[in-house]
Amino acid sequence: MRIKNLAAVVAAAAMMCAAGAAWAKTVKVTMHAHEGPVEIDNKGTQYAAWTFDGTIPGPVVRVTEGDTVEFTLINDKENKNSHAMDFHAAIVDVLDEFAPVKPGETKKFNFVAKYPGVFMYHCGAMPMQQHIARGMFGVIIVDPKEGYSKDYPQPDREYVLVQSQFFPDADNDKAMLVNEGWSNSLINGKIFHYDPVHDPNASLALVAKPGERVRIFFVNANINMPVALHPIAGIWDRVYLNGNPKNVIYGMQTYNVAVAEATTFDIVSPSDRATNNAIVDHTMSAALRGAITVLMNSPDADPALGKGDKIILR
Ligand SMILES: [Cu+2]
Repeated sequence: MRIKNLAAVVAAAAMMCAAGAAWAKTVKVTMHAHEGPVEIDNKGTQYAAWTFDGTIPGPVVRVTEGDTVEFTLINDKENKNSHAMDFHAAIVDVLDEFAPVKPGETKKFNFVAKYPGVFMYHCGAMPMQQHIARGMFGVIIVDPKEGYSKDYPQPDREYVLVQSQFFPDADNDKAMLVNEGWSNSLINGKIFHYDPVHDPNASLALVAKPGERVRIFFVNANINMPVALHPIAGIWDRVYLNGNPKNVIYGMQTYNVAVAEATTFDIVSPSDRATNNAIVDHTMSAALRGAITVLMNSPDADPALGKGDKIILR
């Protein structure tokens, strides 16, 4: 009888190991450090940016807790500067994995995404304030291995928003360091990117249907300014600190997101009418210089937006 039980335990353990191996996958991510112009507003103004893969922010990386990320950084040979990659989701050695890479060189490193949540990534080459201000940042989402639950309900839509400070004098790293000379706030790389109310050239907005749960993965990529994130005409139903489902608070009007912090916000609009929210950094110097995002809740919302590869609208 005992032997039979032991056999059952061994069989169960083997099944659990097999299941564990099935969750944890290896995800290959390759990015190019790229120095070249990008548009920083809705009318096409060019800016001398430095980016990962040519966009501000860089590509969204999405893995599951426990996955191994196999990362390759290629510093294009046409570039003039060394660049580096600092994933906030990685537990490694700053002097090894995150070390700068010269133009024309490539660096590879691996890490295991041990904590679920939302994390910034950015270039860590010096002067770091300049590499970040010129556009070298992005988001890695680490989904919890348990998946969705009562405490972390499945959303109807998801959007990524990354806020940053725009310094028109791209070469003046001294001004960036002391927070001088920033003229505007960027949301996903553009001034009033998703705000047709304040910018007639804006053609995009976040959309949802009335009553849907909309999940915002928000990253503060500013150089020196916290962000007071508030959904005008709404209340954050839940705020997950660092995007971790275990760190939940309820019914928040405004939540302060520190520099280099990422936070997940859920909002649920009334189900019986069409409404609009303006998601703002309530810090006026940021809001009225670009950090306003309109969320339109209407029955005819495009069903494709806020899902799959449409969680960051470009
Ligand atoms: Cu860089």
